[in-house]
Amino acid sequence: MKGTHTGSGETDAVWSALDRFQIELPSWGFANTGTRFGKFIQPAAATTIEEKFADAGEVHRLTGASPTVALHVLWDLPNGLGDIGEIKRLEAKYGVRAGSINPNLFQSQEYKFGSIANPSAEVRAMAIRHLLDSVAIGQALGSLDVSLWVSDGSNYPGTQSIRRRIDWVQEALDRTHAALSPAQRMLVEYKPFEPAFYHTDIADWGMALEFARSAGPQAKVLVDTGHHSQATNIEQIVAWLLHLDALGGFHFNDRKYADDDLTLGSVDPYQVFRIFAELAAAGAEETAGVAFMIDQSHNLKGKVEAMVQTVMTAQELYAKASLIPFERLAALQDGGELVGAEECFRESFWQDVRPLVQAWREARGLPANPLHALRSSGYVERVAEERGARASSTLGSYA
Ligand code: PSV
Ligand code: MN
Repeated sequence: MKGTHTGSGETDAVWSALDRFQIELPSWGFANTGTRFGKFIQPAAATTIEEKFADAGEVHRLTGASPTVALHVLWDLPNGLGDIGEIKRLEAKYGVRAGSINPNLFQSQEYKFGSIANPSAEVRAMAIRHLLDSVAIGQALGSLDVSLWVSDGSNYPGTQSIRRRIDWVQEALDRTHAALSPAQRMLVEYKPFEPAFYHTDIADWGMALEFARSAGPQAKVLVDTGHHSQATNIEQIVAWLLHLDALGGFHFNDRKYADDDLTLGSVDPYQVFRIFAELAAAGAEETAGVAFMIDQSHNLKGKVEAMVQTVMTAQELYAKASLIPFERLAALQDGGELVGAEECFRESFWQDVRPLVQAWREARGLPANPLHALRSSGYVERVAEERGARASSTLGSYA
């Protein structure tokens, strides 16, 4: 019978993990992006919000695991609440819903010295208005999370008061939290540097946690895997945030040097597995509210292809973590069996779960290999032809 099986405990573990695993796609991951050195334009890249929804819908159709798309307010809803009708039309047409709402506190000229931490009360008020508009957009779309990344900071010692800015950030977050409906959450993202290179106002998980906790119970911390200094033990941060009931979600991506926005698991899949292992150890109930989101922009890879590859990788690593035998592991840990415990942990990582994942996909009426299915569908070629002519006229715009 479709959707059931008479398999082993392993199959049970993997199938139930995959049944609950969903990962949000970023609208900006389908657009032309680049570095400060330039952009290589792709004819298939999305240049309108409708094209972003179309691409996200295609990824979800192939993977069955990405029913929501994160929206960046300035890029995707330039008319704010005036764009709600259009977003609802696109949701219905393409079968993916609006996910997290991402305010933009980094692109206006007024934000040269910061947004919510700007020394100018007028600029801070403008930034807070945008946050409140974003909350209203989230309410109108029925989306759960307003996801805040604050790029504020400074480039040179002595040029800003780090301490006064703490109060300004807290005030903005308090006011944003006060505007949330009971059904909404506010996620606070941290990042050690970039675009600011001396100090960043929300630089690490401790600062994000303190801001979130002071703002109120609906505020949680967002962990972007690319936003850590080299060698930071991210899974330990995850364990702590779970312990404190303060983990709101993830922005997933991989990195080699800094916030590189590379494809999840492309450089260090074991890191992703170790994060998922902490979630698996906490259990499905405790982690039910944790939002999984992709935050990647693929400058060179094909956009839709890279997203399908990312979702598949995430599913496989999540499935591997579901296989960890925690009881046996605990006994080995307690007994001081170092090599035994390490091997017990790693066994699940080494296991090839792809046949189990493939069987799950087939049972759910999905393509056995979404990447192959994408290639043979001709979707990318078709949209490249349709969009190609227009893409050349979008040089210079980020989204
Ligand atoms: C900043 O680097 C970030 O991770 C934030 O989440 C932004 O919203 C996103 O990237 C897109 O620029
Ligand atoms: Mn992010």
